[in-house]
Amino acid sequence: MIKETNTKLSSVELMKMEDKYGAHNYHPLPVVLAKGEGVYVWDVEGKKYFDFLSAYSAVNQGHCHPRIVDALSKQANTLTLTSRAFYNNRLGEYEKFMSEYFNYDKVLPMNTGVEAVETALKLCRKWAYEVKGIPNNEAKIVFVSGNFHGRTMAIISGSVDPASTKGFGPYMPGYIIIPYNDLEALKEALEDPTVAGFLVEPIQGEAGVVVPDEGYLSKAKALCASKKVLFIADEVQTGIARTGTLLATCGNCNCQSHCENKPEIKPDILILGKALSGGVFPVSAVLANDEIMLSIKPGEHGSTFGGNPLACVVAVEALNIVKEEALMENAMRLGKVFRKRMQDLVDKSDLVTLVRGKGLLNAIVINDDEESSTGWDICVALKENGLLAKPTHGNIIRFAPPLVITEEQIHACCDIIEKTILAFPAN
Ligand code: IF1
Repeated sequence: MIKETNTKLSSVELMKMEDKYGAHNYHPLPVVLAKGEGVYVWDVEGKKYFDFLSAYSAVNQGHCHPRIVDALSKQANTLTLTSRAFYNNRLGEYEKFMSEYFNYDKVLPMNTGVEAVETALKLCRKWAYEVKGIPNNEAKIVFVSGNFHGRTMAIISGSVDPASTKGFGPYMPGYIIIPYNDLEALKEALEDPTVAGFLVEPIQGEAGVVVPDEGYLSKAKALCASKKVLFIADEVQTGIARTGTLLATCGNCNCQSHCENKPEIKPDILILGKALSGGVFPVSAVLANDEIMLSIKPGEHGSTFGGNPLACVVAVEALNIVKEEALMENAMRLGKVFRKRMQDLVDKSDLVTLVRGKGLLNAIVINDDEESSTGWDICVALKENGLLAKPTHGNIIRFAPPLVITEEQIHACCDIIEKTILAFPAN
C-alpha cells in the first residue's frame, strides 16, 4: 500500500525517487504527470499541457473518458477476473461485438500489444503446419526492417534496431527480414514455399511515422494471397481511428462511406491493442477467420487476464465512442489541418524539413542527423511551452494527440509548435 504522504512530493523529488528505485529502461521527458482529461494532462505542480503523444496512441478517446472510466468502475465492483478456467458473462458478448465490429469470424483476447503480436505469429505457424502443409518446424515469417512490434524475445528477433536487439541474443529462428515498402523484395521472399506469413505495420510508427507508397499494402496483400501466405497487420498503433479510418488497412466493415481503404487490404490476421481500451486498461486482440483461428485448439494458448470482464466492458465502450463521437472523421479532417499548418512551418523554417502522416498520426523531420539531441531539445522546449511530445529518433518528432481534439485546439497546438521551432536556436 503506497502510503499517502501528507506533503505532496515535487516533480524533482518524484523523478529522483524513480531514478533510485526504478529500473532505468526509459529516459522520460522531465515532466511528472498527475492528472489527465481529454486532450490535457497536468503535472504535479499543476501546470497544464496538451498531450501530443496520447501514450503512443493508446488514449485516442482522450484521457479518462468518463464513459470508459464509468464502465471500468461499475465492472470493477462486480467481477474483475475469473481466468478462462470458467466462462464469464462478459466475454461472449464482447467476442460477438468485436467479430461484427471488425468483420471477422472470431477474436482471441489478450492484454498487451506484444502479446497479441506473439499470438498472431503462433496462429500463423499453427495454420502453416495444419492447413498450408508446411513441414513441421520449417515455417518462416517475413518481417520488414524499421518495424516495431514490441519487446519480447520472439518479437525483437524480427527487429534490426540495435536498441531493441543488442545483447538479447540468441534470436528466434525462422524469420526473413526485407526492406519496408519494397514489393520486389517481398515477391522474392515469397518464392520460398516455407513462408507462412508477412507481418507489417500499415504505417511504421516508431520508425518515424513512415507512410508506404500508395498501393503498397494492397499489392503486398495480393502477393501474399497468390502464394497462400497470411497477410498479418499490426494495427496496435495505427488502428482504432488513429489514421482517419477505423483501420489503416481495411476491415471492409462498412464503417464509413468515405473510407478510401479497400477490402483488398483486409488482413488475414488483424492485431489490435492500445486504444482498444482508450488507455484505461491493457486490452489487445487478434482477429481472424475460422480457417486460421481454429488451428489453435483448447489448452494450446492463453493468458491469465486475457478476456477478463473488465477488459470486455472497457473495450466495448471504447469502440462505441469511436463511432458515436465520429473520431475517424475528426482524425481525417484535423490531420489535414495539422499537416497544412506544419507544411507552412516547413516553408518558414530551416529547422523543419518535412511533415508526414495520415489522420492524426504525424511526424516532423528536423534538419539534423539521427544521432543529434535536437529532437529531444525541441521536445523539452515544447514542454516549457505547454505541449508534450517525444522524438522517435534524434531528428523525428511524432505528433499524435487524442482524436477528440477540436480544430481550435489543433490550431492552438500548431501555434505552440510554430512558436517553439521559430524561436529554437539554429544549429
Ligand atoms: C515501449 C515504441 C510506439 C507498437 C506496435 C506492437 C506494440 C507497439 C506497432 C507493442 C508498442 C509502444 C511500446 C512502448 C513505446 C511505444 C512505441 F516507441 F516503442 F515503438 F508506439 F511506437 N505494435 N509501442 O507501437 O505493444 O506490448 O507495448 O502494448 O516499448 O517503449 P505493447
